[in-house]
Amino acid sequence: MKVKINGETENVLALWREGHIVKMVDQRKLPHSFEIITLENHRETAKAIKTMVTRGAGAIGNAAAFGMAQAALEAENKPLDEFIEYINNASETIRKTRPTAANLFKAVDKCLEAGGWGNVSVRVDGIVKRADEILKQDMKASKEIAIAGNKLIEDGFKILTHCNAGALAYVDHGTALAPIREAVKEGKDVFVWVDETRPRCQGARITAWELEQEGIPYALIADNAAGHYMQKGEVDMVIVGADRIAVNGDTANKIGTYEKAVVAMENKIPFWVAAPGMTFDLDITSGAEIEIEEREPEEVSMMWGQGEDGKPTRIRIAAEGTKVRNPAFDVTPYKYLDGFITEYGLIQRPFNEGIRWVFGQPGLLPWFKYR
Ligand code: RUB
Repeated sequence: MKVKINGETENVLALWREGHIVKMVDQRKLPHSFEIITLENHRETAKAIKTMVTRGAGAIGNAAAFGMAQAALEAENKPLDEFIEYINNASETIRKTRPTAANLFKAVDKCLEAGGWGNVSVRVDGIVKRADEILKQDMKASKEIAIAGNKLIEDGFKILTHCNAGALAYVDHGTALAPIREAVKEGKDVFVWVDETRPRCQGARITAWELEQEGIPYALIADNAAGHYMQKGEVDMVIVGADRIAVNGDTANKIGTYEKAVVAMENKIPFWVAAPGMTFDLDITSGAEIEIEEREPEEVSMMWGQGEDGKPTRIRIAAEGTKVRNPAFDVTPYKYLDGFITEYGLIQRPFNEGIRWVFGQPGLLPWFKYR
């Protein structure tokens, strides 16, 4: 991802590993300041996931894997039984950070699998290598998603997106923003409607910032304005990311996605989900089984931003003691989706047996066609 730092354009990843240290862009500070945070051990990395220093399904998957690598390195001098206990405890700490995104749990499982045999040094090596591989595979998948999704974008398209499914959510082109980046690279004239995405405003704070950095034309809109532009014929397609996709295609993504999908269908606007294989959960048959994270009430009753003095400020917008509910995600039933943009290509309606081999399990998304 391109970032302008002190007037110079640099390529920066959302997060990376340097030996036992993990570094990540502090997404809580964007767009008002660009800071890199250093995490010394797996507990700090787990806390960074929980407090949303990094966020987005893919990025928290990478952070989880790096946390596992840190735990392995922290325990490298322990006897085997203590090492196993340490790694298992670390995996539980990391799993408890955020419940909805499939990528986090899969990353932990993949690291445990890689460190599940041999002596301590073989296990450490296995876990660290697997964590790095997950990042590399995500970078490749992100590029493949960009190429597959670009096929859907025509010159002059106006595309709506919700939340942030960009390079800060999934290294290093994003999911939903990846095809848009590719289309712009190819010279297509593309415009992006950016939903602000209350309550944390990842659209306003992160997506708008990413698009500005890349010079891609966009306008930030209040969440409530999306239907208005759809109705006026000013939205040609919607692309969003995903946190967990069930076998039947039901998709959990940032709260508000469901509403956008329903209104898109009402207005006959194609609605696509860009997501890698890591986000598909083959163990659940429908969205009813997806755990929806409930976050703290202050995200709704207060707003965070920059004060007129240029300093970070929190203001209260609802009276103290106001009762709040704050689900972070919702589930969009598969019937509202035109398809998925994956590293394997486009998966779209209608039924085709070809999908069966894509994720190696019969019955996945049987109503979709793979091409
Ligand atoms: C982020 C969110 C994103 C998906 C897509 O929620 O809902 O749309 O995670 O991510 P949060 P990706 O900010 O609460 O983590 O691009 O990695 O698929």
